[in-house]
Amino acid sequence: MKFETSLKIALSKGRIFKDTLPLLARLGIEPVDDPEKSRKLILDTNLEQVKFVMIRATDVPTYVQWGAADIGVAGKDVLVEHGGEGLYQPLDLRIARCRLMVAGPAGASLQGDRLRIATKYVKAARAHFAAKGQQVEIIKLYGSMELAPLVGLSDLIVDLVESGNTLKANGLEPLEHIDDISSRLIFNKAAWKMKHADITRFLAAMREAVEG
Ligand code: PRT
Ligand code: MG
Repeated sequence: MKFETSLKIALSKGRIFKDTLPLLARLGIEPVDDPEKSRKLILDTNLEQVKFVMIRATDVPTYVQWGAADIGVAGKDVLVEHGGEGLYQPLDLRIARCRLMVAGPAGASLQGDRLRIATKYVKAARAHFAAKGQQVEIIKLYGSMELAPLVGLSDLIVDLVESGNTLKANGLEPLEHIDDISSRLIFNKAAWKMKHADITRFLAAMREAVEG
């Protein structure tokens, strides 16, 4: 592909980068450096006009919202917590899939007044229990939610589950499904207008890469 304007694509290291690379490769876009080895945060690609910006997964929507990157790839979990302001989310890339679940000690009750729920996913958790009409106390954590019920910080957790091995290793089990999660292609709204021709071609090619 050839682009008329410069395009910055925000990606996070780990599973999102790993799963997005094969899609971008189908468009003929490849990084020059390996981000797992390089300490560079802005990576050149084989295309003069295209750069990858390596960002913490939870910060990707913020960089794209403010136009510091034109395009990004972010999990639905991260997008729900961010709120999606200033972004278009036109394409589900169907990568980095997992489920957002309520989990807890084996056999733990989901009922009860004022259950304490530890989670990084405060908005999604609040919306889930509100929809059931259940009063809960949400405790915000930034990681290792599995620990919370083990030491009495919370009754339950809301976390992402893929294989379930992390829960099992800590004597916990998935109790209730909240949402299916995958990563989305996101665009800055101003870039969508200003770089319309390039963005439209990029999006169409990515859609084809996902479906093909
Ligand atoms: O790790 P860091 O704090 O830097 O950021 P991050 O955790 O947000 O980034 P990363 O790269 O770990 O995740 C990026 C995105 O991948 C997330 O936003 C999700 O949309 C998606 N994804 C898919 C997952 C998982 N699967 C997943 N299994 N993100 C996290 N996990 C974690 C989960 O939280 C739990 O701790 O892996 C553990 C569970 O895995 P299983 O297989 O043991 O169930
Ligand atoms: Mg992680």
